[in-house]
Amino acid sequence: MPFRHRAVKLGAAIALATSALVTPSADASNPIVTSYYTADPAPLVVGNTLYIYAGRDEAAPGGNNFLMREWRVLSSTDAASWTDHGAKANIGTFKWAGADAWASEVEPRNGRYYWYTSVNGNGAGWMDIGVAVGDSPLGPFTDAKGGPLVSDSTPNSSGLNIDPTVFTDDDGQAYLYWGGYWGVRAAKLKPNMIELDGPVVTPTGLTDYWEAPWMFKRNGLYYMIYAANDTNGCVTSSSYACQRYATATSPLGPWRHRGVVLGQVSSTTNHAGVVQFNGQWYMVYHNANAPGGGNFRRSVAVDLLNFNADGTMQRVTQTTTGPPPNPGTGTGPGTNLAPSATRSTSFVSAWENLAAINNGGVPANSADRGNLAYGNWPERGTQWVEYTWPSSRSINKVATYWFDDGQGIDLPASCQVQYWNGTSYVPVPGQSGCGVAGNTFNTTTFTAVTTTRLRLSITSAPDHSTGVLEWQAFQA
Ligand code: FUB
Repeated sequence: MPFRHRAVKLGAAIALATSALVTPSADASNPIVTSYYTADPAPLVVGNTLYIYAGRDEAAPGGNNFLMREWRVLSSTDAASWTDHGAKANIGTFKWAGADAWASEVEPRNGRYYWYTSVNGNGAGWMDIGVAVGDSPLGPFTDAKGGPLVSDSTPNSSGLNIDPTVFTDDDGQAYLYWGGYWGVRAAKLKPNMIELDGPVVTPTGLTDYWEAPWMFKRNGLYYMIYAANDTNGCVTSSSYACQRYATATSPLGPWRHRGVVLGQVSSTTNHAGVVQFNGQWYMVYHNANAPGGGNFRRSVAVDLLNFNADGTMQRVTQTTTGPPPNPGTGTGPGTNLAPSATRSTSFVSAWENLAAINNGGVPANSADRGNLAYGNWPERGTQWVEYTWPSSRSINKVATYWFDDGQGIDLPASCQVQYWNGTSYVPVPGQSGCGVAGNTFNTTTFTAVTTTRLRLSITSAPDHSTGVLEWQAFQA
C-alpha cells in the first residue's frame, strides 16, 4: 500500500460462509465482479478450470482504511465468464488471527491446496503469513499449521509480512516470496509446505520493489512481477503503484529488472497475478473501476498478457471488455489446436497484438480489429508466426485469416507452412498451397506431421508489411 496502514482489530472471528451456494455470474467484462468488491487476485489453473482467489473489500463508501475479513473464490472455464463460489476462508480460519484478510495465493501439492494468506495475528507485531489447506481447489480449508508460517519474530523477515507468492519448481522445491514496505524476502519451503526450509534471504535485483510479488516460470526463465511506486517510469504519483518485473535463471535470483508490465491502475494499490490458461497468458489484477469503487473498494480485472519473441513481457492493455472467451479445445480429429498453443513471432509492432492469432476471433473482414490484430510493420520481407505445444501434436490442416489495414499492412505475396522436424524447420509435406486471399480463411491441407512446433512463414508484398487476424491449426 503506498500509504500508511492502520491495523483494524475486529476481535471475534467471522463465521465462514460454507454453504454450497454457487452464484452464477453473467459478468464477462472488467471488473469481473461488480456486486461486491474484490482485491489481491491470485489465479490458479486446475484441469480445465481457472480459479481466482481474492480478498473482499468491505470498507464503507468514503472509508479510508481496509476492512477485509474473508477470502473468496471465483472460477471460469473460458477466462471471460465467472462463477462466484463465495468465501472459502476468513479470519476465523486462523484461531490465532484477528483482522486484515489481505493478499493470498493458493499452491497445489500432492493433491492438496495450500492457501497462503496475509493476516493480522493477535500476537506481537502486525501482519503474519498463515497457511490453510484443503483437498480441493474449493476447500473446505482449515488452518494447516495452527500458527503463523512467518511473523515479525521470524529472523530477517520483512518490515511488513504480507503478500505471499509460492512457486514450485520442476524439481519439486517450493519457494516462498513475500513482503511489503520495500522489504522483499524469500525462503525455501519444506515438502510439507508449512515450514520454512533454511534461512530467510533478501533477494537482489528487484528494482524499486514495494510489495505484491508474483512468481512464475516460462520457457525455463523465472519471472517475478511486483508492485513498485516510484515516479521513475512507474506512476505519476507515489501514492499509486505499477507492476514492474524481473527475470532470473535460478529461483532465488539474482534478479534482473526488465521494466513495467502493468501501468498505474485506478486504485492506489496494484496487486496482480500471472497465469497461462488454454494456451493464453493472462494478467489478473485489481482496480477501483466498479461502481462506487475506490482505494478500499477495489475490483478484480482480467486482461491478456503477451510476451515478445525474446521472452520480455509486453505491457498489459487495461480494458473494460476483458479478454475474449477462451474455452480451449476438445480433442479428436478436426479440433483446432491453436488456442492451446504458445505463440511467438519474429516481430510484432508495439501497437499490434500477437494474441490475435489464436484468440478464437472470427473476423468480419481483413480490416476487422475487433478481436485484436497481429502486424509486423515496418518489417518487410519474410517474417513468421509460430505455435508451440508442450508435447507432440498430429496436424494436417491450417486456416489463415490475413490482416490488411489498407495502410502499411497488406496481404502477403506468398506464405509457407513449416514444422519443426526435431532439427530444423522444413515445409510441411504435400501442402495444397498457401492462400493469400483477403476477407476469408485460407485453408492449407498437407500430409499429417507430428510435431511440437508449427510455423507460418510469411513473405510480404513490395513496400508492405504483413499481418494475421487468426491462424488455426487442426488435429489430424
Ligand atoms: O489488500 C491489502 C493489501 O493491499 C495487499 O496485501 C497489498 O498487496 C495491497 O494490495
